[in-house]
Amino acid sequence: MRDHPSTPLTGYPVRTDDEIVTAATAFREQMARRRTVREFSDRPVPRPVVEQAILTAGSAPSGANHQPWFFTVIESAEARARIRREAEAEERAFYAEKAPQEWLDALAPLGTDPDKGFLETAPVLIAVFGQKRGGPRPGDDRKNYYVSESVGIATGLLICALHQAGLATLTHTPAPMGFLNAICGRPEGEKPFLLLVAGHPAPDATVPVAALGKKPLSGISNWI
Ligand code: IYR
Repeated sequence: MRDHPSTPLTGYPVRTDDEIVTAATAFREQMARRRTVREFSDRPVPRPVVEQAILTAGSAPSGANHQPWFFTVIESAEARARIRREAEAEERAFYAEKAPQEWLDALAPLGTDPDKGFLETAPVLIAVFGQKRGGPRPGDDRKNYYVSESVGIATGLLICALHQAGLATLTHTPAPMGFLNAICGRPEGEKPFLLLVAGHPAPDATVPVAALGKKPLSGISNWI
């Protein structure tokens, strides 16, 4: 490697093969319990849970370590009502005219519709933005690289962090999402990536059976 400042790696204690197999299996079992939920309780979530989860997301790998993401936590009832109004308007157009039949057919087993009441019920809404420009420190203004890959990875970690804390999540992507910039006060150079809804599931929450089927290892991997 070319000369650059570096420091010894820490945080990887030597573990036996048995230990790492056990750890990998336990994590897989924990993640297998994750469900995308559309019915939330209004039970509040302590702010540190959300802060810790965002810090976890912010630890994701990113292009040139520019960390091209920004998270707006939407608490205000007024902002939530506006987001619901805008999102439902987009969704009504989507379901009624914009979506091709093939897309509607793909969604039918999940039972989704334009009603997004969870945007006002769930205690946590996090708008995730990708930044075209930025840099390793807040306020930097350099070109960012692999923005969607980086933000996607960070969002994955955010979902894992909230799930592992015991919260249910929903990845919501009203299209187009440009209205989020105005509501969240984010500049034009930031592109909304998705809206993550989180909270405790409603006691009577259900999940579509179609969401439970996950592809087997042989269907998602090969070894060469
Ligand atoms: N954004 C719409 C439609 C939708 C699209 C996909 I792909 C999904 O996996 C789920 C829903 C909605 O939120 O209803």
